[in-house]
Amino acid sequence: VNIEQALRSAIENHELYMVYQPQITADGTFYGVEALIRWNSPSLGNVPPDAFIPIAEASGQMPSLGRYIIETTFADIKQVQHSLGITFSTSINISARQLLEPDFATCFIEKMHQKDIKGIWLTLEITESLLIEDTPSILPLLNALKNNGVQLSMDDFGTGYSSLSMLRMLPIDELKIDKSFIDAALTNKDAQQMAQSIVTIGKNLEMDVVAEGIETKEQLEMLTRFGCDRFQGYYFARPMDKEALAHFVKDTL
Ligand code: G
Ligand code: G
Ligand code: MN
Ligand code: NA
Repeated sequence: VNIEQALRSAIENHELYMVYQPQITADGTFYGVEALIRWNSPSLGNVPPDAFIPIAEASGQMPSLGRYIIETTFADIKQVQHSLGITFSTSINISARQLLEPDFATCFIEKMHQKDIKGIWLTLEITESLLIEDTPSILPLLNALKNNGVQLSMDDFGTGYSSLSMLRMLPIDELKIDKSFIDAALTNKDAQQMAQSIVTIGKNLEMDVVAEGIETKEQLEMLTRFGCDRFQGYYFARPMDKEALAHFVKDTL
């Protein structure tokens, strides 16, 4: 069995699910979650999204997989929020190819309305160089989402897939410092200064800056000192299913 074939039946066979990783604010309180997809295939085992999202895109399966991700995330999050009686922010990863689907923004906004979720509680995390090449066609889509209150985040910032010119051209609200800088920041002076510079760029452009991949107290202290607004990483919590999320959030209230 290959990934492309197995993926074709994964949704209907209930092999896919979403997990949620908490984001914590600089004052230590729960802010919201990033939604991450997981695939437990009977024939292939656990396949990481790094491996199957590119294949979904290349084999024309991303529109249906993307719908699954958005609908499942909206349903899960609504359920958790309703059970706790609170509202919190949710970030969803969107590949550039997804964004370029002709009806992506319209469908996303429609689903928001159907589920009665306000745009201010949603962030789309985007990466990829495609955005640079296709800025003219993507800009109206991003503006349509922004006009509905949806926040935009540049994921993996500082890697080859993002650039300063994109920051200038696109209506970005948030930068996520790539984990590689966080990993190296304690031991490598250059990585440390890059991380600090990324925070400065984000703050100067009036964006929120999020540090992801925080695994230690020392990393948290350093990135707090640099002025990051929010943190995400194993130090706080691993990505977890919706039941575990409800418990996690309840314990922080
Ligand atoms: O959580 P994890 O290590 O498995 O994520 C690996 C990569 O897969 C990350 O780059 C992440 O952005 C991407 N990814 C995880 N979930 C999704 C998703 O729902 N949609 C998209 N487009 N990418 C995802
Ligand atoms: O590319 P993106 O930022 O969307 O993906 C985030 C990835 O980082 C996910 O695969 C998630 O599981 C992973 N992740 C989140 N926190 C940590 C962490 O503290 N350490 C490590 N090694 N991975 C993390
Ligand atoms: Mn992300
Ligand atoms: Na990232």
